[in-house]
Amino acid sequence: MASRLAVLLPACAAFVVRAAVAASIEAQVQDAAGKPVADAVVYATPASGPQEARTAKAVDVAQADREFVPYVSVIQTGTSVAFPNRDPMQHHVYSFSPAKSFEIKLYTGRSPGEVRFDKPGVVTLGCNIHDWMIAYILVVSTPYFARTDEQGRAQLRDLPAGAYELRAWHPGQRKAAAPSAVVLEAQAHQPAAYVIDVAPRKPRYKPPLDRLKY
Ligand SMILES: [Cu+2]
Repeated sequence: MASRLAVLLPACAAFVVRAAVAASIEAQVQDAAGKPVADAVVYATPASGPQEARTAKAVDVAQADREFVPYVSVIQTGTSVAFPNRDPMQHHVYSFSPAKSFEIKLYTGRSPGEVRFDKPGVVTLGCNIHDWMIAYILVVSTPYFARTDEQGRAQLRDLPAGAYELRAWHPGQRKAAAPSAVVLEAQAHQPAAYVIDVAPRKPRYKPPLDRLKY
């Protein structure tokens, strides 16, 4: 027991020290009219270089009520995604995006497999059966990211002190926002404000269930 404690204690101490010095970024994203932008991604890439995910933890992008949930996901390069279908009808999930092209043919229930996203970039998801279904996965080579809520706020937590390149992204952006360089002091709560030129989300016709064959 004593020897096991001796092994555990230094690890715990290292964790406590890291948590105490970690910094955060409090981001606010607005459109040109000053309205908060939801479903934007804010991410900070360490100046030391890109970082791939080391754990095999999978993320879900589900299908429910004939929509993808969530509409926008952000994951670290190297992360696997499962696509559970919670609807009673079949879906057929695909992507033609250069960052990851794949398809999972007609299925219901559990995801027939997981897809590993090994390149950074934007992945647009569609369903072969239901034309209106669309969703996005932004793959970033950093563990430090967050998606904005309805108030346009995103909080990036537990960043080690140091230099970062900070970016914001939205699937409807007309132009990519310029990245900014930040240097985070230990324990800093760094504010970051973004204005993104976002096109309004196009309404897509979703037929009522009783008109559907599938
Ligand atoms: Cu579908």
